[in-house]
Amino acid sequence: MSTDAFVHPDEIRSMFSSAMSDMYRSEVPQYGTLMELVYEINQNKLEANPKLADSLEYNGELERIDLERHGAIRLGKPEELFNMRRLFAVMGMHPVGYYDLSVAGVPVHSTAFRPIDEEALKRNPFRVFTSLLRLELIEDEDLRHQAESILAKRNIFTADATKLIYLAEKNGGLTRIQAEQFVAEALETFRWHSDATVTLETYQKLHDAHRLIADVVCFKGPHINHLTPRTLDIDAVQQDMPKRGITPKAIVEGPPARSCPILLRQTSFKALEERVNFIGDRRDETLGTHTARFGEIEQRGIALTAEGRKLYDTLLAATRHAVQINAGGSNARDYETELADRFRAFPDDYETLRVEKLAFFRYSPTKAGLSAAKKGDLDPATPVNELVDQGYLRADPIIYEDFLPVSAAGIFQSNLGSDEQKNYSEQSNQDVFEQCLGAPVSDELALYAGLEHASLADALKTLGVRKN
Ligand code: OOG
Ligand code: NI
Repeated sequence: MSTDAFVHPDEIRSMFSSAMSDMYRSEVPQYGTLMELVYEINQNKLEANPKLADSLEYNGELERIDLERHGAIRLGKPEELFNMRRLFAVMGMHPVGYYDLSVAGVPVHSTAFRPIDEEALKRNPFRVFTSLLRLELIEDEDLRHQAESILAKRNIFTADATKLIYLAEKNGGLTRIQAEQFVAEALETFRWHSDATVTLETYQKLHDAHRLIADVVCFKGPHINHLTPRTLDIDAVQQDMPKRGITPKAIVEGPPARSCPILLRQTSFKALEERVNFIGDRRDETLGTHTARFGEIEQRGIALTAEGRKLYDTLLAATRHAVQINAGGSNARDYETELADRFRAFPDDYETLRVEKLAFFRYSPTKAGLSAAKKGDLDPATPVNELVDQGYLRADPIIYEDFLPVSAAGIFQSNLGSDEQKNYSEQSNQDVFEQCLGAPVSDELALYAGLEHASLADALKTLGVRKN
């Protein structure tokens, strides 16, 4: 079969992400409200800030803003993670990064499945934060065995999804009809099921060990637990959420508001309480409830180098050491003030971030640069910083496409019922995670560095300047 007959993985990802958004909108109505709010605020922001609109357009990001979202799932056993990698690969999504959330008291470790190359990211940056439960962190041995045996019985993929993954691997792609069927079948894995696979008593025992364990173990599959649109002004959305009947968590996770946004800022609203039928229940008798699903928004900024990330981690750790948010979140303002104060040590203009090599940039020749090169006015030995100063080379921020472990833990905690921050530490276990996954995860810093280098090499070549 010729490869022309195959649907491009980027297109399958777009089909899937839009089907997922429709499904979530019908399952969680507040998600629809949030989408509207984010859309309005993005429009206002773009109108009020033409420079931002230009820069997004120049970097091919303007079109993707409204498509943009991430989701999250939690898996129970290694084989699920292994097959989830295969399923996402059909849509051009690959594991990037390793996140150890046990450092913040959440018994999972995670990766993000996402498109990797620039073109694919521009077409549709949909990503899924995927966690694997660490059953070894359940202390009670009987309960651990019980959880294992419940999970051993389930298969989270439909027979047709499994068959289509196999066909995509074997043939190198899916035809239009197969791709449509694949999207419909894959969606089944992420759907919410109100029928639990256990009795209320078992649910409660697992819930007492950790709410997250009950969420993963007691259901047929890894229901998508949130879908997150990208906003251009997270503080405005956070502030307007209550006006639309949505109560956000106490603080925005990540760095403070800045003129040059870095990394990722996120906030979420509480999980819905859902009715669940437990095994052994008569339909009209005692039904239980479970809180699993929530809403979240994110604002993305520039990706940081290892150096920049070190500074970010240090300033964040110092803030969290100085002010720990309590369970009710009543000292949230103290935390925000502390965060803003500490982050004054982080330069807040792009030129300093670039010259001090704290963040990653995409280089391209300007019109003036191109015409100088054409006239032969450019010394092939001109240093990069001089080319930028002369206006011959431009540097645009490379957007951070990944997640932050401390923020992710905060989102988990908040939706497990508390805003309390915990800072205890456990052993991270990337090797075990990669064994379960059946592949190594990509190193996100190497990906950003690769993009920066490639753009610079191209730009210098076009300008006829030697690499320096
Ligand atoms: C995932 C929480 C992490 C994020 O955006 O950092 C996350 C979960 O609750 O399963 O989605
Ligand atoms: Ni999220």
